[in-house]
Amino acid sequence: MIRLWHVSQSRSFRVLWALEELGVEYELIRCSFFDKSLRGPDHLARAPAGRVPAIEIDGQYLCESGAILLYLAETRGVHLRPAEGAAGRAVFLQGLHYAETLGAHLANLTQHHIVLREAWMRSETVMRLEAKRLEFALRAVGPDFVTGQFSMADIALGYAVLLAQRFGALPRVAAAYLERCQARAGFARALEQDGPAEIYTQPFYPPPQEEGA
Ligand SMILES: N[C@@H](CCC(=O)N[C@@H](CS)C(=O)NCC(=O)O)C(=O)O
Repeated sequence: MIRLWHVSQSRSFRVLWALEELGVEYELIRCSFFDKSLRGPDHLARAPAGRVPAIEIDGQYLCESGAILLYLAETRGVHLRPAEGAAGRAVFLQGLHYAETLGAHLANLTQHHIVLREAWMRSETVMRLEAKRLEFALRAVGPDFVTGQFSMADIALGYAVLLAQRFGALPRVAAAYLERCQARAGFARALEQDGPAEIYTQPFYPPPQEEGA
């Protein structure tokens, strides 16, 4: 049985979505960032940085969302990735990893808007800069699925675009791409399983106004 350690709204949503797309059996273990359980020895044995996702699969633990998506495709869903050497493989790999180019900005914005609770801890310059860099990076997205047909790259990227709309208006093309992702039954099933909001309680976290603007 596959077991997924999951925190609602986090990158483990990617794996949840992939499992739902695949229709495989799995056990969902809901975790929280607030009870320190991800820093305990049991979880650190699964995920040395104390993060999610973590998954138990085929007698091993894996803890990097992109690697997990690729492994799931190779072992359980070859229709969700172009084979090595096949047309679309390079663009597929690029999409899978580009999701974490967006992810770096999203993580910085999440730290600043949500994790750093006191105003004095935050840098308004970084908040504005990261929002702008995210907006710029989103220009590489869509409107079609990464390889022309839905794949694990769209799960990686779709999740990043889903979050990006909390930090700025999506470019029109990225918004159309997200709609395609959200129209999938697997996405809807994953959303039902995701659980109550753990990280984002507001639909939108606007960048701070420039002084004198
Ligand atoms: N590159 C990793 C990043 C994993 C990651 O940073 N997960 C976040 C949630 S989105 C986490 O668990 N953060 C908890 C922490 O930093 O303590 C992946 O894609 O799986």
